[in-house]
This record gives sequence, structure tokens and C-alpha cells, in this order.
Amino acid sequence: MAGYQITRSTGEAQGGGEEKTFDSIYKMLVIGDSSVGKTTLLTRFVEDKYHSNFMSTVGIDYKTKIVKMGSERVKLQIWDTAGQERFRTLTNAYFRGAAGALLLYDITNRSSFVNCSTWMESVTQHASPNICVVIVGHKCDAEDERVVTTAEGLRLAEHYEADFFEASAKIGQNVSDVFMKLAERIKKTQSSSANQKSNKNSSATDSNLKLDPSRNRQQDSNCNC
Ligand SMILES: Nc1nc2c(ncn2[C@@H]2O[C@H](COP(=O)(O)OP(=O)(O)OP(=O)(O)O)[C@@H](O)[C@H]2O)c(=O)[nH]1
Ligand SMILES: [Mg+2]
Repeated sequence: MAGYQITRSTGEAQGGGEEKTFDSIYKMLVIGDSSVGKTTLLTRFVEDKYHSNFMSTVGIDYKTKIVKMGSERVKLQIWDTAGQERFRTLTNAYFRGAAGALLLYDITNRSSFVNCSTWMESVTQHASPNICVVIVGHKCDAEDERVVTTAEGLRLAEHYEADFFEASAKIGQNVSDVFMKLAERIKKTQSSSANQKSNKNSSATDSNLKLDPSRNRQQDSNCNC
């Protein structure tokens, strides 16, 4: 990976005086073609700022934000990937360990929508099998330039059993909703896999218990009394 610049700006500083304690940490990725607005959407969510100038991401970056989910404080560690093809190998390396991904396309750019299937292939290939995905049709403020319909976006999301939103960092539409929906999905997935684990453990204990009487019987049968 020589030659790649990996910047890790910490969004924690943006929390200002916010307490740094949290109960869980969720690692998320923002993926999609270059210029769909990944960095802009993340910056709007974490810092509530919007930049109209395009500064293509070089390498990878992350920001964090602590959110409340019920009584829990959850730290979202959100990795902002570079959409340019030349960074694809680097991006793929960051899929491992991610609990969720926001897949963005630009509603004014059909190829960014078509390429979602390639991004989903990368997710399948490199991420954990129970990664949660939310698909976002971004820049929905630009209705005059729209070339991808909402129905097409919905169909794509249905196909991948993902949640779907149209959002705009520019006008602040559905910005926190997309991140919070992904966080909710992660929470659900993690609690159901924790339940499955504890069920497995308890059925293992049950089967041990079931084994015990037979062991006792055997002992009984060896008993000469
Ligand atoms: N109309 C509109 N433009 C937006 C919106 N969000 C971002 N943009 C513009 O889209 C361009 C690209 O935004 P970026 O956030 O840098 O794109 P990116 O996906 O991070 O691109 P890479 O870092 O190259 O992968 C910028 O000029 C933004 O101002 C939006 O909600 N509406
Ligand atoms: Mg970027």
C-alpha cells in the first residue's frame, strides 16, 4: 500500500465538551463511487457543515460521533472511503470488522447507481456475512437533474434486503436518519447473534445435563449393591 496516504482525523474533537464515555462501538463504512457525496454526508452528520467544493478523498479517513440509543451511549466510528478505482484494494481491506455499510449513489448519476452491484459484490466478498447495509440515493435536492427514480432505488434495496433512503447533505434531508437506521440495524443484528450464542450455550448445557443421567445410570449399572 506504499504511496497511499491514510489520514485518520478524529471526529471526537468535534464533540467539544461532550463526555467521552460510551457503552458500545459500531464500526461503519461509507462506500460508493467517487463524487456521490460520501465525505459531504459524513461531514454534515458529524459536524453539521456543508462544503460545495469537491475534494476527492485520498486513501481513507474516519470520524466518530457518540449517539444515544435508548439508554445506551454508542460510539459510531465511521470510515470515509475513497470512491476512486485506484483506492479499491485499500478500501476492500477496511471491510473486515465493519458492522455496517452505507452504500451511496447519486440520483443525478446513473453509472453510480449501476455500480452499486459491484459495491455489493465487494461487500459480499470482503465483509463479514452479517454486515448490515443501508442504501442511500444521495443529492435528492437536485430534483431537476434526477436520472434515477425513487422506485428504482427501492427495488435495488429490496433486492439486497437493505434499508433505503433518499437523502441530501446539501439541504440536510434524512442525514441523521440514514446513520441512525444503520446503527439500529447493527444493534438488532448484534443482539440476535448474542441470543443465538446464549441459546447454543444453554442447549449445550442442556445436553450435558441430559448426558449426566446416563452417566449416572452407567455408574448405577456398575453398582453391585
Ligand atoms: N446537489 C448536491 N450536491 C452534493 C451533495 N452532497 C455533496 N454534493 C457535492 O458532490 C461533490 C462530491 O462530494 P464528496 O462528498 O467529496 O464526494 P465523495 O463521494 O466523498 O467522493 P470521493 O472522495 O472521491 O470518493 C461535491 O462537489 C459536493 O459539494 C448534496 O446533497 N446535494
Ligand atoms: Mg470523499
